Amino acid sequence: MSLIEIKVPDIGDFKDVAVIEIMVKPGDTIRLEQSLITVESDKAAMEIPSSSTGVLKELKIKVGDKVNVGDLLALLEGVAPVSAAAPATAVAPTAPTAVRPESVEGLAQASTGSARTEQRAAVPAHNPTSAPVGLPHASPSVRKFARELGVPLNEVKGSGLKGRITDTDVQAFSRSVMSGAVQTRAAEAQIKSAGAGSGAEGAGLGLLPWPKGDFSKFGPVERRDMSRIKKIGGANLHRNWVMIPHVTNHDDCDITDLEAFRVAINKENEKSGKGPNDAGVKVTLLAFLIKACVAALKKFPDFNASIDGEQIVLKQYFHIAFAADTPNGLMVPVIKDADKKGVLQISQEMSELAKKARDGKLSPAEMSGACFTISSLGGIGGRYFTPIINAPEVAILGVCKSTIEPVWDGKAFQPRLLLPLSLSWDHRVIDGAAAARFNVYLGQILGDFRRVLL
Ligand code: CAO
Repeated sequence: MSLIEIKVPDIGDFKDVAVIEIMVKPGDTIRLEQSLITVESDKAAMEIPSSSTGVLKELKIKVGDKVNVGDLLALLEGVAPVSAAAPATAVAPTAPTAVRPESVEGLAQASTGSARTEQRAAVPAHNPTSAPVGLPHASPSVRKFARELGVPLNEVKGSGLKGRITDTDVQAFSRSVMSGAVQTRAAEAQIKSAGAGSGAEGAGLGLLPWPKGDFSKFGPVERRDMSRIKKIGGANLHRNWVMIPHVTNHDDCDITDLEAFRVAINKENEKSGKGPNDAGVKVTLLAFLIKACVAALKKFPDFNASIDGEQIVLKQYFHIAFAADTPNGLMVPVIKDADKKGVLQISQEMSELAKKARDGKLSPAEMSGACFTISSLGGIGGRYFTPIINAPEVAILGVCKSTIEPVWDGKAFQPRLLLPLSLSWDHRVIDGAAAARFNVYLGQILGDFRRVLL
């Protein structure tokens, strides 16, 4: 008996739509126009019907595949066609594709053939008498709604005809989870596994899946792929944010004299054409901050540490990373052995590393081995922020723009240049008192840099 190929019919301008649901399985007798699969683009969910009758021999796609017009979906073993339908192998230009009502607008926007769109939209939605294979009894629109809310449909009790799950059931389930009256099975499992062995109760994140939505329903949007740096950096930041118990101490320190010294050094540079070093390097505040942090790390070794299992590794070297803003995202080059280098050498290395970062030419070695990171937004602005620790480090210093502020000297207010500091630290290793002392000490050094010599 000949096999009939069932292909993706004309679905307008949609390309690479994802298969999100398969409603049939090999051995099933398929009726003409019976829905076989649901596909979803960023604008609409559509059911793809069969263009022939027969017994399903083989599915050629699986959930997660991306399909386009004309792609082979399934092979049917022929039963005499019920109607004079177009040959199944041909792409049926007007094949009825059930589009859930709220998607019609999106489909119309995306399709150039509005007549075809209207025709499709006018076709009543697929209304199966039994639930699709392995899926709860619910229409595609309800399933999509549940996905958007992160509701596991197989845990929802349907109140509709023959136990069909409705929008209202999904909403009610979501509300009961939010109020704590119900816990999803996934959350229960996480709680159990997190509590296993520790006797802890109430642990586990129990997070709902990320909400998915059709933003274009609310206004025009543009989609961009994330850069590789953002993808990798984002995953690291997420892990660090979730796994490290962060606390951030904010403080101000007086850099009036330091800034005057820095400006004077740079003026000397300009006048001589070379400055105090042969390279004629511009001295930056960040270079002084790196030196000051080395001194503070020496005084408070817990900040120059990493957690390794049940041990704390205290480092006896001083490699300081700094965050560099680049067109492709955040890069974090490292000044190695900052304790053995002067401010001029650090300034020069920083400017070279920052340029390499912007040009995308940093080597992995130039970004590894850091003990502590400084993130400076001083050249841009702002007062304070909460920097995320760069694991496996245990602390990070954020710096914002210095401003002249009135400071009381016991007799009068004096205009002083204050630098806002934000120190984030890992509470598993560091305590609040130590963090406050670290900031105070850092402020003392930046207030009078001669202290570095002590
Ligand atoms: N307060 C006031 N002014 C400051 C300052 C501060 N804290 N820090 C720097 N400035 C000034 C500098 O004096 C300089 O002014 P002039 O041009 O008049 O001399 C100007 O801001 C620019 O500084 P810079 O860029 O030359 O040097 P930098 O050391 O501040 O910064 C670098 C170098 C690589 C850190 C920076 O280019 C950068 O990428 N910063 C962003 C870091 C970032 O994105 N952090 C966030 C991470 S979390 O997402």
